[in-house]
Amino acid sequence: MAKFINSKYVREMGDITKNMYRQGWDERNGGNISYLIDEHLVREYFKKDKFIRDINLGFEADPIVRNKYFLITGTGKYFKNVKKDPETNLGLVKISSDGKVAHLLWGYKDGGRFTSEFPAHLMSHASRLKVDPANRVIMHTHPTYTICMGACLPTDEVVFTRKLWKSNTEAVVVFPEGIGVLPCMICGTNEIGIATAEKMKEYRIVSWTNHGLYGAGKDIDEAFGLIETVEKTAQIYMLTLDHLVNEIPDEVVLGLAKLWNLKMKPGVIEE
Ligand code: 2HA
Ligand code: ZN
Repeated sequence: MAKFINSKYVREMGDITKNMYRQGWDERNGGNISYLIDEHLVREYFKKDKFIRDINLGFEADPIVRNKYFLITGTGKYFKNVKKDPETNLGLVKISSDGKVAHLLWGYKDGGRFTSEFPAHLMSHASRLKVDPANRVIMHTHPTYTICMGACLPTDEVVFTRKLWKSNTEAVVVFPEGIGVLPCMICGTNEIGIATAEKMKEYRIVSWTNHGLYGAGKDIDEAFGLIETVEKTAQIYMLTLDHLVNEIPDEVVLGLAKLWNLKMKPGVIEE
């Protein structure tokens, strides 16, 4: 039977964490990723469930994510190290049928556990799966310019979305639903998890003011592509702040939405 350590899921996690680290977004143990892997795909590596140990979740997971398998970065672990030692820095868990425990199938070799942000991840997976059954990835990172931009704006989704859409013509095309915004909160708690998941009902991308971004997608590429588009746009915004002459006109944003037949967040650009 093929070894899970050689699977495309472990390889993808190693490649993307390395890439994100090199962007300068994931200093020290910053950032975390969770990847839902369908049971029939898990079965290519594990004929049946054989658990190493149980890890308490500290909250009751939504029924939609119970009995599901997640590959998740470990708490206190560094993105830059995932590729060279995936079995220590990642873990594959199955959420118990009562939603209270994660059964460890593989990884966290040094006795570790999943990221402290797992409540926010699991709750966000639940929100996204209810609106998009194809969603598989939740990705959290600390992109520099997005954090700067959030610090310079009111915590207002219409304002943040408008500034992004009017800084880069790709922005409205990639996230026509806009960006969700949370104020500065204490991270690693169930409270920020609940607040993030509430935003994830409407948005695939959520900004944690003074902290970073949460992105969702059907695969690693999609979640990353969303985050890198927001970050690139925030970079443009920050570098042009106070120098701006040619802001994208409202008609161009509306024209792009029409061209691509997009369902835009209402109330951001007047029609
Ligand atoms: O895992 O990014 O939000 C470290 C963090 C906490
Ligand atoms: Zn963080």
